Amino acid sequence: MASLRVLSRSQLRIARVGLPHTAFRCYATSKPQTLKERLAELIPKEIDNVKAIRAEHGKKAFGQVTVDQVYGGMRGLPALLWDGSVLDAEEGIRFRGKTIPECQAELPKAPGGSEPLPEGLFWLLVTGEVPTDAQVKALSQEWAHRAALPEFVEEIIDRCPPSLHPMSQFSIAVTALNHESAFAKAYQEGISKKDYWGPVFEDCMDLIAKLPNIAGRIYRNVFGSGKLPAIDTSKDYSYNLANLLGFGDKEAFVELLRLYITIHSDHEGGNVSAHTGKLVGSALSDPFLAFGASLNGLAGPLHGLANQEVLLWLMKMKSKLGDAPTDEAVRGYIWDTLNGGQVVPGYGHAVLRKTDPRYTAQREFALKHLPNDSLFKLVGQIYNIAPEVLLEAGKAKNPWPNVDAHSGVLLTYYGLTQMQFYTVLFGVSRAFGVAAQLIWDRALGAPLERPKSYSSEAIKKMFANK
Ligand code: CMX
Repeated sequence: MASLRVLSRSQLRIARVGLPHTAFRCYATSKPQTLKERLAELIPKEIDNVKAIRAEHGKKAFGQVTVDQVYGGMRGLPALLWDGSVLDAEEGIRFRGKTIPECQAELPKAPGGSEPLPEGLFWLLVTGEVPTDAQVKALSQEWAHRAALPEFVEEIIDRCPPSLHPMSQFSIAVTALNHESAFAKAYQEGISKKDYWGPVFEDCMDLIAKLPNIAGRIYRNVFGSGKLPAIDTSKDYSYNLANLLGFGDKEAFVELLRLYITIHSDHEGGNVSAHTGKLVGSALSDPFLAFGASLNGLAGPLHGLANQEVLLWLMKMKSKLGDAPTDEAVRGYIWDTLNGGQVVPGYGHAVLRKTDPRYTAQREFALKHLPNDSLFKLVGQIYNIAPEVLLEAGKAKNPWPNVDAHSGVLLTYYGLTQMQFYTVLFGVSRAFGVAAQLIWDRALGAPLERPKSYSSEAIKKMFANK
């Protein structure tokens, strides 16, 4: 017990959450255990765990699959495995069992900061454990050292016309990183299946590390805001991303990015971007190819592009109704949207049936940092009106706001007004969840995904006399 006296506060926190003795022992040395070292300890245990679950429950059924589910976008179909996060329809997301407020309280923060560092969230997603401050700092440094882009990727981005949507540029650049893939190379050299996770881990670390430089370069090329600064290896990921975008001197914006990346990272396995990454990865496409595909899904207006659509919709509302519209005018504008056959962006969800806690976390950030902002007030006013209208219209199963209803307003407040860029930031964050899944899928030997499809004719015949 004598060694306990020299533990820092964060080390004591880890001691409380009960890491195995091996993890605890590393505090005696000056170098913290790395994420890869910890994973190497966890993987064999999880392989045994999965084997035991399958041996005991493998032939049991979840329940029925209805014809409506086949026609209806597979809502609620139990078909995927992912331990990183679980979405409850009423409560919202939990990352490895922790709610957003719990992550905000427990994950390490930057000195003087109050939002969680996304580095810690990644560690949590991958291991299920809260890292120490030292482990998070080491991850910041490792990503900073891996951040440089190959010259040809810089050239590809520079050759994109500024009129090409930033998400398309993002996807092209990420896909091109496959040129450097450690996994693709190892596969060509005949790596054994049981070792796949090692080079996939390396690719995932490179992928996450390089995203700030990709995003920063696209932002500056498209919106013409000058030369990119160098990555600062002494700073955290979110600072570097903010700095590359030209906002490094705004501490509150850096804090916003820390929160933003944390809450957008993962939303269980079935959403379009997460599932696409998993699906493409199951073909043993490397993490750059898999995440490039995720980005193409995230770029759809019913998914990640909704944050751009919300801002466009708000701006149109403001230009039509003025800065401080009456509730009646806002209600009329929402009805016009619905009557025009369009969706109310930022509202509704395929799984959630209550206000998204990611919306709430951003609202709390706004209450703290920009309580009097007129756009924030408009978002709050819409929150009081849109659910009622959506309920009255009677179609949407969930009339409450999702994550995208709020994010653009915060970014706009700090001067990041170019809404076509918003989904790129969502994409930077979503890489954390997709990467964590890809690592575990390869570690657990997840097979090629191949569900069965049916023709309408076959369905008619199948149930003709039933
Ligand atoms: N405005 C208008 N109509 C809506 C609606 C909304 N916000 N949300 C759902 N509906 C409609 C659907 O379009 C559907 O209409 P049809 O029967 O004519 O096809 C009906 O209500 C039933 O849909 P649902 O079961 O409630 O919702 P889905 O699971 O099919 O779709 C979602 C979920 C998110 C695509 C939908 O709510 C929507 O389009 N929202 C607006 C776009 C948005 O904010 N997307 C971001 C989601 C979060 C993210 O992934 O980033």
